[in-house]
Amino acid sequence: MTEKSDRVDHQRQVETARKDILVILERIQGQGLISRCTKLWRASSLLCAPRKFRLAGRHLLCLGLLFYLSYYLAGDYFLAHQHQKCLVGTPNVFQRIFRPAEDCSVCQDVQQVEKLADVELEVFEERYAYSGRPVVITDATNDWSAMKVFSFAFFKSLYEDQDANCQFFPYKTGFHNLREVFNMTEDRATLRPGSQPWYVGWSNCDENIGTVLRQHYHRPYFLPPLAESEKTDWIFMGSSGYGAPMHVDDVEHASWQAQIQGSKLWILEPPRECHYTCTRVEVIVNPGEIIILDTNRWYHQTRIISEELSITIGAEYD
Ligand SMILES: O=C(O)CCC(=O)C(=O)O
Repeated sequence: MTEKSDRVDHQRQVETARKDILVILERIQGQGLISRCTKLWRASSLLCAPRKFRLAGRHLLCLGLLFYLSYYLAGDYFLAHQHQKCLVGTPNVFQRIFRPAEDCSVCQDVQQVEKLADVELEVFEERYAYSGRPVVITDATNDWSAMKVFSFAFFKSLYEDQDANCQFFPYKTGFHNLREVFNMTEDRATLRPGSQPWYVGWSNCDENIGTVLRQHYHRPYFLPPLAESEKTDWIFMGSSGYGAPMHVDDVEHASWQAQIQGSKLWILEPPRECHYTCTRVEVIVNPGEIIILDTNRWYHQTRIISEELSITIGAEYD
């Protein structure tokens, strides 16, 4: 009997602590890292303050939670620092745990990713631009000189003398920054048989380079007239068999991404809460095609399937 009431009591304490932590997390959302840590520490001492000092289950639970939170805050800090992202943001683990549930209408009618050409602005805006329905547009890069100009050597010449401190995703390569990427051996860069495969992505952070890039591509014609295509270009480049692992983003808007060279397989999975309503879809994006995807809603993974180097450029739009 006592054991049972102890257990009920303990469960109640766990539930109360959980609610307290949630309230605290909600209040400190958006504040600086130091401020969040200080507040978490102060809150934990209030939550855990023992009336009579006894190392009770609740204190251990609080300490455990505090340790867990600190571990992830610190982890996130170092990850952000390593990838040159903003230093303060919602830790990834909280983004994943507290991500608001998606409305499954974003994916419930999607059985495949349609490919369209000559798409009317109204149709694109109404059906694809903001609905979360992925689509590939096949005729939007016809007059882009990027299709001929962009290459490993072109990007190398742009970034060669730059201290390019851009947001950088090394994936499985072991590169730490763009300087290292553009210093790789020619054999590796040109994908000579026997050389080590590689795949990287980065956001351009240099205004002058951005201006040069935009001389070779322009805003995709199908974007709604009032939509702004973000100034930050994202470039992904690499060799066959490599790509980005399955993940979901936490960015502001949906994105377009143009396949300049090579072919890339996109594997899209619906949000976890729509697992029983929606299905996973795959699409291959070929040179000249543009995929439009809300990477905040769809889990996505990519794999280069062409023998030649894959190069893409893209941006978010609002
Ligand atoms: O293009 C890729 O390979 C990955 C793109 C991606 O993961 C993203 O835009 O979030």
